Amino acid sequence: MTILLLSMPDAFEHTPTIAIRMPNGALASLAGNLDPHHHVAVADLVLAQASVRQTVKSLIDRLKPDLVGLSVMTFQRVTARRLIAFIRSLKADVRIVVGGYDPSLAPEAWTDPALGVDAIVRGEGDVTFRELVRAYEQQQPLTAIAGLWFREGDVMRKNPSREVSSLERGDIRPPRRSARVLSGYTMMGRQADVVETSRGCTFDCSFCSIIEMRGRNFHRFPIERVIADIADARAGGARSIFLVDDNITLDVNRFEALCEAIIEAGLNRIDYLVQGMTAPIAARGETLAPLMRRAGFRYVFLGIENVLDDDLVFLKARAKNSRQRADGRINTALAAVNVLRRHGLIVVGGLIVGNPDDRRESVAANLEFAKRYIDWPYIQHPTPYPGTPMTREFESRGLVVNTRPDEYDGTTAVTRSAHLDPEEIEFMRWRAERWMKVRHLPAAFRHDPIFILRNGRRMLAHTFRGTTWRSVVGLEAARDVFERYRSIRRRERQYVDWPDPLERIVVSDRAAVAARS
Ligand code: B12
Ligand code: SF4
Repeated sequence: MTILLLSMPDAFEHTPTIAIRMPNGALASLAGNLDPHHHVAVADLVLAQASVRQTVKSLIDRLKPDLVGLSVMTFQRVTARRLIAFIRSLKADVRIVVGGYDPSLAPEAWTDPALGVDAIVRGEGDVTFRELVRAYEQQQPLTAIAGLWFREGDVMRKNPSREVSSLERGDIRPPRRSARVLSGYTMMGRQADVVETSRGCTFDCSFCSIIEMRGRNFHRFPIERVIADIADARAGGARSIFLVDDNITLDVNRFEALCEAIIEAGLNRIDYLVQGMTAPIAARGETLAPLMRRAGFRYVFLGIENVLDDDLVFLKARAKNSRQRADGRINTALAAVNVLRRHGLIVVGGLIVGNPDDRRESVAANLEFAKRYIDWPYIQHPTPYPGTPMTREFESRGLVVNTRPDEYDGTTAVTRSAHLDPEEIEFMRWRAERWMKVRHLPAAFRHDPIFILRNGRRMLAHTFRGTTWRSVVGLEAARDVFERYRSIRRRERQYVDWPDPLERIVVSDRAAVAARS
């Protein structure tokens, strides 16, 4: 069969595509786990943001796929719906399969027959998708495939869930990067790739989708397999690699062994990015951080979440962000930041502001912390992603004010606190954060001078979009700039100029109601 796998073009405010365009790790993994005789093409549409429709059309015309698979996060739902409708208009008989976080955790959003989805792969997809493609090819029934919902006429059949795979046993084959058909992956001018070393997490932070997605468990790929995977990415040209594990710092001994193995294999001239928890980094940083540096690690995304204790309790992120001392529990954010920075690592600080009981002072305290200690801010608002405990709490307290999934991009405040409107929360973050980003430019310049010389101006223009000369000289209020920025952002979300089939239904329903009354 010919299979086209797509990831969505929608990008995140803190990873602007001028500087950061990463491959979606899921798609290469799915490609690698299909039977080898299939012709598979992977297209990350973040590489074609300005020409999504043309790119998809030319891929469909050229490949004539039997099946198109889409990987979708919640804020990409509307883009995916439009794309499916567009693809069907080009090739009516194509099979459409959706997977990833949104179809897994909000499958009901994908069952309306008007959407044209044939199958929903829920949870880990590598084995489920292989079995689905086999069954389609051999015209076998789909009823025995765990982890699958599939269409039968107007009804979506729901098979039981699938157990997570054992990575230690070799259930998951290596990714197939050669299936990628678009180019331009970058991390500030260095070709970028993603590698997994483990899957899962045993914590249960209330805002995170991972537990609902796969339960509380942690599986590790053997270190030799990880090294071979990094070498494969390197051979394909990667000079910057993001380790996309859910939580690599759950097993620090193994993480240290991985750093040693990277050094031993001579793969330490690559720039690595990784995400981790503050508590183990604070506790083991004196040995871990210099080792990471020698292995080539450059950016560490720290899940700080919040510097205030009450907020950490709400986020259920206290255990991973504090440690017990004789005089009580202390927040480990600062210790982790300090030890990483002392050893030359750059801290990307993940914080969440706008929690249910946040007042102006709580938001300001977190922004102040970021301003003082963080190299690149990755500050978000609590976003009610499907199936998370946090979503249930926000809903039960009536604090969700925006139910448009396309605005669930993490930097649009879609919930209010008991004391603050969402616009106020978002405005405070937006105003503080832009200047924090400017501070990172000198460090970026020292590492990648040519890229910054060529693109620095565009990066600044992106960070400060909405700003005009009038606002620079003080003739316009910051609020006006903020409103302009928000409308630019709204326009940017229109990645595919094709009607959303569900919106059309709403419109025609309204028309029908109007005609009847
Ligand atoms: C790495 C990562 C990123 C990287 C992305 C790099 C890249 N291009 O892939 C960066 C840092 C850029 C990023 C950014 C964001 N991310 Co992110 N990210 C992750 C993370 C840590 C791992 C994802 C991953 O690669 N896993 C490895 C692959 C192999 O697994 P997988 O993606 O789950 O794919 C499997 C299945 O889902 C399924 N599958 C997936 N797609 C498809 C498609 C088909 C057709 C099929 C059949 C199956 C299938 O099969 C795959 C193989 O088993 C997760 C989870 C976590 N613990 O936080 C969050 C996560 C996916 N991110 C999330 C979000 C919200 C975002 C942001 C909006 C904001 C943010 N919180 O940072 C931005 C937006 C991204 C963008 N497009 O611009 C949410 C998604 C929630 C949701 N309901 O949509 C997650 C779950 C974190 C959370 N908050 O809970 N992210
Ligand atoms: S530690 Fe990280 S991966 Fe684990 S539940 Fe918390 S946010 Fe999610």
